[in-house]
Amino acid sequence: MAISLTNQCILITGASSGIGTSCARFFAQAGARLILAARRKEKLQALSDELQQQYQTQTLLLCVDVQDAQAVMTAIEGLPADWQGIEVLINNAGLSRGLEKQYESPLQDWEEMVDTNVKGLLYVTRAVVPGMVARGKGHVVNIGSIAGRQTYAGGSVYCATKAAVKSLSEGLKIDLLGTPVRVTNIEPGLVETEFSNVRFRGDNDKANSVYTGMTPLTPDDIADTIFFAVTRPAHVNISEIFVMPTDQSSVAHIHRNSV
Ligand code: NDP
Ligand code: 8X3
Repeated sequence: MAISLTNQCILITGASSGIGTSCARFFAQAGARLILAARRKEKLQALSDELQQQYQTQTLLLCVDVQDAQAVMTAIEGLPADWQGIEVLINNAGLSRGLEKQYESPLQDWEEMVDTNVKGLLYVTRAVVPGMVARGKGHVVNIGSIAGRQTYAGGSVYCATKAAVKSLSEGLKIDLLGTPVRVTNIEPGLVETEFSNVRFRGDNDKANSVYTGMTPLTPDDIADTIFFAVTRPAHVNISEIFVMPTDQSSVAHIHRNSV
């Protein structure tokens, strides 16, 4: 039987944009209580207001940078008692920076990608999963990527972070064996969000060109996929979902209509 999410406590990192925001809307509609985490407080507040108005969703906002281990631990430890029982963790916060060659890339870009996509994901996992094990209930959904399976020009460090997410997801599932806590790695191809605007530091023309002439996935497509994984019966662990736009076959094969 599909799991009901009514009143379940769900923590979504990177809730201020893209896939995270869509997840918030999907899970709010299903009656969950949401901990919305990101750095941009005003975006979280606007989302919270929207969800409150539309679905009467209870939300708690965590304005936290996942790169900061201490801030993550303090934020999770400081949750009010009725928000401590996190049932689903969606480790979605992440980013890419630039497309420079590995031997020419600014070091700062590597630091930011590794610190967010790998270490940030680990910090949140470390803070939340012990409680899931103790309570005998939980599900961790990591947002990996096609980039964790295939490497593309200029993307090697971002791809390496997503390959790490694949290994961390597999490793966490092994470490949790014998507990009821589930682990899922979602690996999308191209999804149109702020992702490319962030990669190209606000160069919107460059960002838009990533999706020119093709139909990318939407953040709702990924939220729907995550929702499916999370609502499977308790004995079913969807370990991995690799989801692509119909117009994409690999990181190097994208069908574009000529204009
Ligand atoms: P967006 O840029 O739209 O959203 C990224 C989210 O991550 C934002 O909410 C941002 O919030 C948050 N975030 C980034 N850095 C930090 C940080 N240090 N601390 C806390 N939150 C942070 O991109 P997407 O929705 O596309 O990305 C979501 C995830 O999906 C990422 O892990 C990405 O790698 C992955 N992904 C994306 C694909 C795509 O094509 N778009 C495909 C495959 C995977 P804020 O800036 O407010 O902190
Ligand atoms: C995001 C998808 O192909 O731009 O992970 O790296 S891709």
